Amino acid sequence: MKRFIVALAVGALLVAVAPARAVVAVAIPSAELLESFVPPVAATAKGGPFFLLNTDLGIEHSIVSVAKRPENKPWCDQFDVGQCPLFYAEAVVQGQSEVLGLENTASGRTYNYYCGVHQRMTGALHIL
Ligand SMILES: [Cu+2]
Repeated sequence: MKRFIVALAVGALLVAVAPARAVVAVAIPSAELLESFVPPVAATAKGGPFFLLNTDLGIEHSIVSVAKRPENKPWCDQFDVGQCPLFYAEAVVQGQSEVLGLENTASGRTYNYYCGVHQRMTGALHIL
C-alpha cells in the first residue's frame, strides 16, 4: 500500500511538471500595428509542439523560419529553390496552425521567424 502511494505521488508530480503545450499567439488589434508575435520569444522542446494561434480578426498570418533547409518538405514547393524554411506553419485566419519541421532544430539554439504574409512581423523560438 505504501509503495502504491509513493508511485501515485511520483505520477502526480510528473503530471504537475509536464510542460504545457507551447503556443505562440498572434493578437494584434489593428492591421497598422502588425509588428510582432506574442510572446516575442517562445520556447519549446526539439520537435515541438509549437502552434501559431491566430486570434487576429480576419487577417491571415503564418510562420516562416529565417533558417533554410534542404528541399524535401511538403511546404518547400511554394518557396524559391534554396529558400525552403527549416520550419513552417501555413497561413491561418482565426484558428491554429501547427509549426512543422521542428524535428530538424537543435537544442539550445534560438531561431528567428517571420510572418509569410506580413514579413515585418517577427518572432523567435528557443529550442530547449
Ligand atoms: Cu502576419
